[in-house]
Amino acid sequence: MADSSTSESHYFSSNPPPPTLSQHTAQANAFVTHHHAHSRRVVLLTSGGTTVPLENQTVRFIDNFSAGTRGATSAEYFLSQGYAVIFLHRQFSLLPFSRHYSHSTNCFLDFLSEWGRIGEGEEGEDGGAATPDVVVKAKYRREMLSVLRKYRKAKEQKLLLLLPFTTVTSYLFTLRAIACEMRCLGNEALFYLAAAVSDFFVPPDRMAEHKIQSGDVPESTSGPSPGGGGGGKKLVIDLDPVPKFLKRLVEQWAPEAMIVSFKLETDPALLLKKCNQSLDRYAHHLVIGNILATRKYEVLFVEEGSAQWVRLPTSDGNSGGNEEVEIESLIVPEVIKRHEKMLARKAAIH
Ligand code: PAZ
Repeated sequence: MADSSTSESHYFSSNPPPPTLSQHTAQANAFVTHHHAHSRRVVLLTSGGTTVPLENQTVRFIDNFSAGTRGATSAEYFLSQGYAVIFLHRQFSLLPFSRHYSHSTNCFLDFLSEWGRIGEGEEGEDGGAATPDVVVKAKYRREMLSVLRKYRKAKEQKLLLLLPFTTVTSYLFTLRAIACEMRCLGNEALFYLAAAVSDFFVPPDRMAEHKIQSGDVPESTSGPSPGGGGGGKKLVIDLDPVPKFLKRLVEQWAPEAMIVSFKLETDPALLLKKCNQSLDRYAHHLVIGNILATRKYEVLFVEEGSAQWVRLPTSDGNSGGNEEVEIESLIVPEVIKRHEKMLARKAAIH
């Protein structure tokens, strides 16, 4: 059986790198060099789902639920605490700052209204020639001004680097390249791996070049499924496991950095066990566990020898959801506290 390092090397040599790799690596290099020179801590934050293409000229792909809320929200809290953020995100998932006004629940048009403005050189009220204009509705202005200021500060001070990916393969190539660029930061570097990365993929030698034609799908030897349409035809997709890269990240790509991974489960009975398994296997610093249904209200911090729930308080003092407070406002300071402890420990040794 191939060990993990063989399967990882094979993965990188048999899958094509994304066309954006050299550009993204150069951007990461310039970003890291700049912030290293200013002694600023840098967090690489991964966010959103990954796609698994079924065809080279991709029409169809397998995807997952992640909208990138955790990642985009956490990025804002890291920025507010003085970190520079490399935001490695699934293209078209939520972005820091613009997340407040994007996607269907927060459509930016709902924040605006029309206003009759008197234009220069035009007649006033009596003449009635007001120029229509667009303004932010009064009740949203304060909040929007605050978001706008933070966004502009991040932009002007070059504190946020947005790097998009789409497929699981492009994610892994880019993660490896950026991690290597961040090595010069030593333990000032933090990895916060919130992306929901696919565990399976179609290897290149089994990938269809063109769109899979429904007419070409073979008859199933087991006959039609109960309730299924299409007679006895079945599209069977044969997926390989994606090699586990966390070990490589911890041991080789970023050996001095603090590494925080996330673990998502749907069965609460499995969460602690799976988090501990991940810590044992990869020997990194912290696993943050969450359950799909409650991930916006509570997470489990699992470290060597301890497990601690971080929960949003409700207005009546119990835990279990509070619309106004984002759980990332609790998660990020807890992570930073641990990063600072690690830095202090390392400084005491040297
Ligand atoms: O993107 P989102 O806010 O909807 O979800 C966040 C999350 C559940 C994907 C993240 O908190 C997480 O657990 N990521 C790791 C998933 C995993 O690989 O187990």
